Formats: sequence, C-alpha cells, structure tokens
Amino acid sequence: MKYVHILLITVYLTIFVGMGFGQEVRMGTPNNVIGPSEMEVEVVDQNCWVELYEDTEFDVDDPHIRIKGPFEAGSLEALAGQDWSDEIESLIVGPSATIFVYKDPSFSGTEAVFVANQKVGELAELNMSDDIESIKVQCSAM
Ligand SMILES: [Ca+2]
Ligand SMILES: [Ca+2]
Ligand SMILES: [Ca+2]
Repeated sequence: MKYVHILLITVYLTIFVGMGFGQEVRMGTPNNVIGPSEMEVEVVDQNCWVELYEDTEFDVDDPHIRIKGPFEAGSLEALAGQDWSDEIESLIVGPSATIFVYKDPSFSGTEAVFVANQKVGELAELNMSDDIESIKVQCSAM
C-alpha cells in the first residue's frame, strides 16, 4: 500500500508541476529565467504586423506592404525601397499589434492609434489620407 501511495503522490506532483510550468509559459513574465530559444519565440510574433496600402480600401493593385513588428520609423521615405511618406490611404492591423501613426516625421504632428485587428479603409475619415510620415508598430494588443 505504501508503494501505491508514493506512486499517487508522484503522479499528483507531476500534474501540479506540469500545470505550474504551463502557467509560467503563458504568462511569459520577463523576469523569469528563460533560455535563448524561448526569447527568440517571444521576439518573432507572427501576429504582430501592419499592412500599409497606397490606395484606399486595401487596393492590392497599388503598392502595399506588410511590416513586421516591433518596428518604428521616423521617416517613411525609404520603407522597403519605396517612398511611403504622405502616401498611405488605408491600413490593416495584425491580431497582436498596436499601431501609432503621425502626420509629420520623427513621431510628431497629429497622432492616431489603431488597435489589433482594426481595418481602416479610408484614412480620409480621420483626416489622415496621404498624410502619414512616421509610424510605430508595437507588439501587444491594446
Ligand atoms: Ca487603385
Ligand atoms: Ca496614396
Ligand atoms: Ca504629413
């Protein structure tokens, strides 16, 4: 009977430790000691991106790019080999990104914030059509 008890305790311990470990991974507390491979996974968040469109309503026939975060650019004059300053007319925010856009370079001028999964087909509605000159892609949904 003693042997069975020890066996049960071992099983309970395994489940408990397993649950504890799972929680730790989900929470992803930065203070936890984590290996280099886990750190890489945290940095490359496949859902952290923004798609920028030169035309309205996500027109794929005109220039459009997907930028992966975390990212920031004080100027859009050479974004993926193209001058995007004062050109963006619509955008789509990825599931785990928050986007900050600015009417002027160096994160100045009027600022607008777009939350995860937001689709803006007409930046004109925010008086920001063809008027964004700097951008930040933050990797956390707000
Ligand atoms: Ca077009
Ligand atoms: Ca445009
Ligand atoms: Ca501008």
